[in-house]
Amino acid sequence: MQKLLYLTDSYRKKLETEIQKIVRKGSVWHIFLKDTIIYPEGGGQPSDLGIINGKTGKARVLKAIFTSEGVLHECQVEGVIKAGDRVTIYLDWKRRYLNMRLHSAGHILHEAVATLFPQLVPVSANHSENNTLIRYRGEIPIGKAGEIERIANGIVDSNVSITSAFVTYDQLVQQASFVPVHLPKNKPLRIIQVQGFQPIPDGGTQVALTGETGLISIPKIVNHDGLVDVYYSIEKQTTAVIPDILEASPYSVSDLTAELIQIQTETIDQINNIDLPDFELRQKALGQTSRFSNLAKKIRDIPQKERSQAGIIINEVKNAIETALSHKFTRKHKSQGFFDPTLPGIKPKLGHLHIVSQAIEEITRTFERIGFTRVRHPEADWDYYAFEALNMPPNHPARDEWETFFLSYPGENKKDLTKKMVLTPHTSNGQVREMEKGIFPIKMINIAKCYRRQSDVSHASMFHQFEGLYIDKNVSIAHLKGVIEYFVKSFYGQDRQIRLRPFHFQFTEPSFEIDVTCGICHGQGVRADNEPCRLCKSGWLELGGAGMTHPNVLKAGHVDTSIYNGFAFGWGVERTYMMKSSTNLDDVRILYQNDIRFLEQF
Ligand code: FA5
Repeated sequence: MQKLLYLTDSYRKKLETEIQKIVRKGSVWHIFLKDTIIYPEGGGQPSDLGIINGKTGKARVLKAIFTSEGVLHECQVEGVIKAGDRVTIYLDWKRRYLNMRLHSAGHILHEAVATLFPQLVPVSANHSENNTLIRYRGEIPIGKAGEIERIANGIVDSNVSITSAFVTYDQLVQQASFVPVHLPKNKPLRIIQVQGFQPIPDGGTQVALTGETGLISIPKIVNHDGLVDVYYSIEKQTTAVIPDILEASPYSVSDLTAELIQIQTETIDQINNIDLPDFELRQKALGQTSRFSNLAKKIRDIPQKERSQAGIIINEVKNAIETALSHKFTRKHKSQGFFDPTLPGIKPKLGHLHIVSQAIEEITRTFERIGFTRVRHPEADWDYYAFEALNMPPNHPARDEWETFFLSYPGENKKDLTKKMVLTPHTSNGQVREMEKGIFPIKMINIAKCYRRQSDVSHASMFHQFEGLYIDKNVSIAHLKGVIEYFVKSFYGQDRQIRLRPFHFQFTEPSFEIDVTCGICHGQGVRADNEPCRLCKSGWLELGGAGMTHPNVLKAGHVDTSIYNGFAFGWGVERTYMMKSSTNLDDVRILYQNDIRFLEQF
């Protein structure tokens, strides 16, 4: 479909396009171009002239006329020009601009005449430089020329805009001051509007501001045969400045609008007349390769400042097509009780790892970088590994702190305390199990679920711990501090502080608790609203315990304590993750409520 770009941008002086067809007719050639900026004579405006430049030849446009195949450029050709050639059209701008000014002056004059003599009916017009006139059916009394001139030049002086738009036939009938009889009813139609007056159907080229026409004079008004000819001329030069915005832009919002309206009409026609399964019809109308979608992509070519307007128009056209589709489907399904199995299903949402799993991944990677290996040990384990081997015999008071879930199992002898089974309350059960493998040095990171009879903002009954164990020759507290420092700085960032607080665990000696400055209140203990921080209350959060492995534990793991020693640490995964300042979480239990609105955010 040939684009008539003079309709949407009358200031465009140059265009790159392609020869579609070229035919010799005696001494001249008839050229059809993919798109054109050359105005073909019509509507009282003479044809544009110009040059069509190809790589191997050049055509001088002598005249352009409108045909059923589009604009025919009648040309004299030098060299060789053939179909398929890429060419550049250069418009004879001086001539075009004069024609635009004369044409717009005609419209301004008409508004002046219609103001004084609303009963006159326009019949025809000639906007060429010689013999410029508008013809009306009716009569204008003698001596009225001066009055018409004054009103017309008032409009020129006010320098108001002349705009154009594409509308449907029905819209045109509603808006325009008159409707010529020959207008087609099934195509987009162009109207122009002198600001402050009613729109008029028009296919010519117009200036953007009334001031550009220059002053209008009426040399004579001739009444004859029930008609009246109002002759007019304009000043040779105009002093008006053409606004920059109107200088030729490669592709403007009005180009897009014209094309969209065309596609809307044709697509809705197709929807109503083609019989296809619903899915295919929708694809054809709005699918990724549809004409609509391809055209909508051209929004990229539109100057930035016009893009939001273009977006609105694209949406309007899409909605119109959607509405036509849904009307068609409703009609069809009502009449057929129809089920279309080709309709696409509902696309399932893609999920992602739970935040705790993400944290476990990150913790694993962090320790792997310094040579620790991720291992797994049972979550339901003998009391022996969870406590006894860790230097906590069955009735040791320290075990109360672990608030453990004990498990019954078939054949259990409840009196034999060594055969009790627990849901592991900490990952330390992996320590002796790892030592029993007898492979040294040990650099393990054991991450697993832990269970305790606890529930508050910082305690869940099921949570995760990660347990580090390093057994080698000559291991010192300095190594322990180094590893902890490395982890905290890697995981939280350089600004987070740590502190080692002396503590007591049965399975380490000396023992510490590791504290990190709180990520919610940034170590202040109070929130921004001066309320105490719900999570830490003091500015410090306890990450977990650590210490040098107790000799009794090494012995339980059959480690030769004359050669090896080591350290261990065990921290909560959830709490470790919540202490990242970006999470802003102040209740550990929310992690396991499975609220998708919460989980989606991470
Ligand atoms: C222990 O569990 C020791 N096994 C840690 C250890 C390992 C010390 C190796 C020395 C050597 P504790 O009970 O303090 O320690 O728990 C360690 C961390 O697990 C706590 O600081 C906390 O971060 C986390 N934690 C404990 N209970 C819960 C719970 N109910 N909910 C969420 N996190 C918890």
